[in-house]
Amino acid sequence: MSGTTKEKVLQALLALPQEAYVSGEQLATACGISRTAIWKAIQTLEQDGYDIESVRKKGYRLASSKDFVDRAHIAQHLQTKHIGQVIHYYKEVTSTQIIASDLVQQNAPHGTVVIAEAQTAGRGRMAREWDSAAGKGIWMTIILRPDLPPHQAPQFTLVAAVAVVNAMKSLYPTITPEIKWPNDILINGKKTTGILTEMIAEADRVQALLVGIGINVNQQKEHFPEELQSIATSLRMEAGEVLDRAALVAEICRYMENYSEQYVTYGFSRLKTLWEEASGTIGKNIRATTLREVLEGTAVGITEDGVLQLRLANGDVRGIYSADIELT
Ligand code: BT5
Repeated sequence: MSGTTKEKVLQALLALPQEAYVSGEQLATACGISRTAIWKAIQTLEQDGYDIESVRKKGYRLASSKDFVDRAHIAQHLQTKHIGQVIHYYKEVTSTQIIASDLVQQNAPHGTVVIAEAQTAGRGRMAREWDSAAGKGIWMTIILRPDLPPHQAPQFTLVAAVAVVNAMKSLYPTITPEIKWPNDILINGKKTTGILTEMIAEADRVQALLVGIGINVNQQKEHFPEELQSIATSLRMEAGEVLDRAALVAEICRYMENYSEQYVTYGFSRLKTLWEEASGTIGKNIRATTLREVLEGTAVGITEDGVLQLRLANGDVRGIYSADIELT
């Protein structure tokens, strides 16, 4: 069964007004394929978990439109030119970063999105584990191909963080997500999102960036492993309702397209104010653990290059390029 036939049928079913049916013949004409091919597509969709009702003389309809983050669901909300125009969707992967890295070798275009319902080996920075409960979150990697030198790659973590916070605020005005420098998004002090930017580069040019975004969306407390229950939260736990993951994916793609274009054209200076507005770190007393040392002080700002500025007790200001931070 070709993926496109299945998706065409799914698109047609998703586009139906509530309670309406579409006949096999109408589907066949709309998709330009035989009725047998339609019947096969319906069967494959059912195997994929879609609940399709078939009524004699009326036709087909989706009995319940399952909350999937596949191409058809995301496309309903997508308003971009590049990001999300190509989507590779999987029920389960090891890590979307691994799949994305393979796709880069196969010349996947700028803006390709790799997304999965579940990850068995989702990862954070420094090979830490990322818990990726099936069907509950957004586990995706965006492949970007900006024409930039490699040292600018880490700033895409900051760009993605602003994009995710503003996408969340635009869809769910009641929640208050804040960036914890450099790669976390917290709500009420608990982690809802982690970002991991990896790079494939030649000596002086970025070949591709793999911007990995993991968002806890519809988990409840018991869906998290015990060790995360006191430090993690989900949008559902904060907003008090189950949310449409596909709509959020599309909104993130929209913000990400806008901000990454601004970054490539003008550098970080344009986004600095937006970043500071979205940040819960600036003005706070923090402890920064870098690979070499532990520093305590007040986070006073971020430079045009995205480096965190920390004022120490003796008044010196130090630039922090990479660290784990805790609010003290
Ligand atoms: C991160 O690392 O926060 C980056 C996470 C990136 C995940 C995405 S999902 C799509 C793509 N594919 C991947 O394989 N990865 C990316 P770091 O700052 O190192 O934080 C990792 C720490 O966060 C762990 O050691 C746990 O303490 C905590 N953690 C793990 N899973 C979590 C979850 N679901 N929610 C909140 N915290 C979690």
